[in-house]
Amino acid sequence: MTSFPRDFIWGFAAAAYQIEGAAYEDGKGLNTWDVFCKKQDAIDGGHSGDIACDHYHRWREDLDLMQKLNTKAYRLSINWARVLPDGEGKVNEKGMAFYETLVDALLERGITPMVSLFHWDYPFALYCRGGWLSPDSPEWFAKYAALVVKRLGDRVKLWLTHNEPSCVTHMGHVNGTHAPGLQLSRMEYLRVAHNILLSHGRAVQEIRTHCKDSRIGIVPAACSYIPASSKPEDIEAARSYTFSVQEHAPIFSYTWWLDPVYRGHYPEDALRFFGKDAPKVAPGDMETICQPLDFHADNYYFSEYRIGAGPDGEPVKMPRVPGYAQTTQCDFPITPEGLYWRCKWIYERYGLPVIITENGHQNNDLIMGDGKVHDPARIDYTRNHLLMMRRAISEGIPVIGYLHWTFMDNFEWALGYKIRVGMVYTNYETLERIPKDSARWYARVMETNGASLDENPFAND
Ligand code: GCO
Repeated sequence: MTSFPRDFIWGFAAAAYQIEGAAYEDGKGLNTWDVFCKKQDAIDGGHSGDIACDHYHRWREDLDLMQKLNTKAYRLSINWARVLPDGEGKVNEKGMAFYETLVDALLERGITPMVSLFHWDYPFALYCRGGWLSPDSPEWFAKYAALVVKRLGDRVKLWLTHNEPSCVTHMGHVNGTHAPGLQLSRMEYLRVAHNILLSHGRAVQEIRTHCKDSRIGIVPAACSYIPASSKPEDIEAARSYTFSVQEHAPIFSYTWWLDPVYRGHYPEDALRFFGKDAPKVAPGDMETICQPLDFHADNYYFSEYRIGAGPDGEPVKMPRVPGYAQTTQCDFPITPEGLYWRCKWIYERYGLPVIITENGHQNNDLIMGDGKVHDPARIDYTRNHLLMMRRAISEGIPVIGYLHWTFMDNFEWALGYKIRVGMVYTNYETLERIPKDSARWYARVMETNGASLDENPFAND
């Protein structure tokens, strides 16, 4: 039976705005989420991340619990406006100290930190100066990256530039359901996407300059598919569809983000599709964007469709039969098999080791009569995904880590606190943390380096 590599990176992932709270403390500047949450009807229940899990004050307790659960690595993000209240210029030393202390405390507990520079909380001051539409935005991000890496780079070696830039572009700048809530024209939002790509490249350059032994990646969010059957023509149809422009959701095409990042050019089919709206690429832009990276980071939640080959081999979407797949509370189909295909195809196309930086199950978890939170569906979801990752590893695909989304229930963006995704339950009234059954189960998976996946977690039921 294949096992996970000895140095496999097991752990949890989280993001600053979703857990920290302390939105107005210790000199932090406003970010676009602080402002967006105050807009009427923007967030389910009128919620905000003002307090969230209050991790800013309770981080010790959280890190102790992580350690108790055998966590090997923790993916956290920096709230840009906490360290640079105006987005650039004067540093907020108290904000910076928070992250320095956090990183030290992780290392003391034997937990390797992985830092995302941007997980959606954009400084409001920079938004007022044009935000990602501004041609200056890549340099703003580069300066912010340089600051963070200068302060943390002696202790943090794993870096991510952007988290899901397609979501920032689409939800933030196309349909307006996320901060900053804009609805831009296609030409404008493609400019946003291009500036984000440029900022990624500039940040990689800064990280390399200030942290010599860093390992760096970017986390896209894009659509991949599952072959309708094991016939070679269906597999090829699903693979080629995964790497072509997704006409129903073009900004969620893998190649739109990854071909520039890994190959130094936009994909031809997408450029044809966008026509005159495609971003103007200035000389040197692609050289900036296409910086060597060390791994491919990927967030996997689901694959929406199965794809088969039509009469001429062309990709055909299989109709989604009602009940085709079980779904999570977010209505995401549960499709672990898609994780196998994604790891395999991404590796075959781009050649980098893969690390899963998010994967998790949204549920309406309850404290039950015995005072515990039983979440067998999350255990089953996670186990099935891990088994698919193991299948990829057994075929020689270098999958080097898995960071479960997420440690504790937290602010789920436009859905407020309605959806619970953590392995630790957060009581939002008392802020008490209660490890769910899944936390105990996953602790054993991490402790045994995945060997316990062969046990039936429901054997005693
Ligand atoms: C992301 C988001 C996560 C969500 C996740 C779970 O990076 O995708 O930060 O916030 O919580 O999609 O539903």
